[in-house]
Amino acid sequence: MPSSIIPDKVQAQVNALHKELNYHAHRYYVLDDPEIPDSDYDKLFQQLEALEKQYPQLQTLDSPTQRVGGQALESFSQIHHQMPMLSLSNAFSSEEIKDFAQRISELLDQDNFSLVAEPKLDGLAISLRYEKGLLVQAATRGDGQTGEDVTQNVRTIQSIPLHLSGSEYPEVLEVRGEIFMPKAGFNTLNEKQIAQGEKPFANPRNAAAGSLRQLDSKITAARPLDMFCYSLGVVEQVHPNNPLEKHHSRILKQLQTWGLAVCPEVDCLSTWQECLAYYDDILTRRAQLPYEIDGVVYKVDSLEQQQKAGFISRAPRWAIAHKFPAEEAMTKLLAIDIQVGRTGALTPVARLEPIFVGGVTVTNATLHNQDEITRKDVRIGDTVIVRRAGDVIPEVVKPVLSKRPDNASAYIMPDRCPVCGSHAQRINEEAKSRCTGGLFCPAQRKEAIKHFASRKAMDIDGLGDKLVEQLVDAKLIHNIADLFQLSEVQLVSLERMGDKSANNLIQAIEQGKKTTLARFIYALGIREVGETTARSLANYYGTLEAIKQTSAEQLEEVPDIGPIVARNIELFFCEDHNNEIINKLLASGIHWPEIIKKEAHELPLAGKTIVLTGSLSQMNRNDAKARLIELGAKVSGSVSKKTDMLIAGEKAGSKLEKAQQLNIEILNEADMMALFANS
Ligand code: D41
Repeated sequence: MPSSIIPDKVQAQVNALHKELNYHAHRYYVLDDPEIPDSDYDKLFQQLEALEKQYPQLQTLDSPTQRVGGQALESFSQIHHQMPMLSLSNAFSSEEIKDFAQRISELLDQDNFSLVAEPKLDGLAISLRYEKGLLVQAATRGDGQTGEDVTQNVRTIQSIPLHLSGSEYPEVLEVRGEIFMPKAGFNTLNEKQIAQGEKPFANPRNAAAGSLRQLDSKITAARPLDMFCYSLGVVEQVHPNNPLEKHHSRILKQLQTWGLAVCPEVDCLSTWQECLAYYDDILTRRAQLPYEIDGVVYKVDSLEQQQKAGFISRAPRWAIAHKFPAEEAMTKLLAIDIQVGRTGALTPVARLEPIFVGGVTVTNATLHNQDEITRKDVRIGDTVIVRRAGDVIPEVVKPVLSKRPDNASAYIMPDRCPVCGSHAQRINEEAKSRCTGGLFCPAQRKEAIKHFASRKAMDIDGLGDKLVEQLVDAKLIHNIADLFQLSEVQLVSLERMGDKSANNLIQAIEQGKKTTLARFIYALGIREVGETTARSLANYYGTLEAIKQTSAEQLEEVPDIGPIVARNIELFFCEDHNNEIINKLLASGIHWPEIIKKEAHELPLAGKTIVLTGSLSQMNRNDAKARLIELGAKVSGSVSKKTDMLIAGEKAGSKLEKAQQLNIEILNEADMMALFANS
């Protein structure tokens, strides 16, 4: 039964619940550091809901229960920005950044100025208005002068406080920032969209924009949106004990004390060279960041200096966006070829009119499988959008339907392997169809041999993809064991193969015989046994014989080995043909040093927490990480007091600084390589 008079005790209880729920929501959504389990949070939330049901007057606008969305709107109303939301000038080259810094020093009449660098989040700019600490309005940027009122929707975003923390904030505070959708949430959302037969969003930016512009805020509430703040709008009547800071970097810290979220990658720099290093560093880490960014923004730190630098039209002279190379471009789909993988997987590959995208020229892009082609409805002859993000394989995003030629017909994958003519099959609802030819299929054989010879496997120098194809085509080899029977005389019979190269190759093959057990296992190309699994197997069992004799069930005891991989390993060693080849390989003299097994606590890096930062040149980051784990270390992403060691590659940035401040042991890449060599 709802009642109208609220007992003091209830009011006090509700106030306490607000405080507690806000505290834990801030730890969870803003600081990414929850203190209590989700279930405990839910219990508190339910207590508050129950009280609000009993006393509806308690349902205030800033109650944590108000984030679920409300009545749908007919349309958004317009909001005039009292202080316009400026735009940013763009730069695409290092030269332009140098010019920017040069311009600033001329405008300020001095070389001495600090800069703040922050990632340029790929979302939507927004302005929040707090009055007496209460969130009263949220408006999109619009054209910078007038935006749309999205207050109801913004209230559903968990990391945006409905009420500022503490008490020493200005009477009126407008905060500007970017609303975005984290990559993980975007992927989950798209999976849901597809499962429900809805169209997936093209990218997190579109998903964020689409989610924020819902007239029904209940839909927005179900979308994983987030926000980082990066500037102020109107500010009135600051608190006498807490005047506004006079530097951008410190204002960001001040905003954090009021419960607002700021991007953790923000850094203070002093020269344009440091800006470029920051840019390079964040570009190498771009794929690992939990949100999409499309560049870096540099800003003059001092507000006094900002004012002195002034504006041109709608953009400040004291800030610039240093954009990453475009990741999407338009080109023509000339043909679709089918590639046959090592395990027979048939992958459709788009042959494209060459196009410069994401910093490189792209001529091929994966189309994954038939379902993807059907879903995207990509046809030969289409003009398509191609995407290349970081070091990710280029991908066809979608066709541009308005440019489709009249005669373009839907694409259907062939039902036979284009190389050996065997039937193609889709097994167990796998997305890919596979050639059923096995080692009868020359394409599969070639891929198996290429893999065997590759750098991370047997590392046979000079035996590249082209040469493997030549050797198989000339029927000089049929399988990996045949490599070790090759003679110089046979090799020189190949096109473009001189005496010297033939001799070098024979020597490289000879040298390849000296390997490690882990490399050998990896080289065999057992399905889903990658480098790390191969290393775990080698370390766990110590000998090839032991691995061969282990059942799938027992194999699952090895760390990181699940039932599917275990079964693949068992099946591989049950196959007579495979054992024959292994015996031939061993008979031709392949050997490795004996493995002396160590207990976990005896490992050289046992119990150490290590952070990797900056770019490495001799080894990629994943390999370095895998090796550190193998040596017993725990590899973490951020530097804290618990970090024992930081490995800093080239252009290490804020993590290196933090490690120095905390007096943490720092190794460079050469130290790391020496450590690996000696362990
Ligand atoms: O992360 C961003 N997208 C970002 C956008 C950022 N980190 N800082 C920004 N700073 C500004 C100024 C300097 C004008 C306050 C911005 C934007 N503006 C901006 N976003 C959209 C238009 C302008």
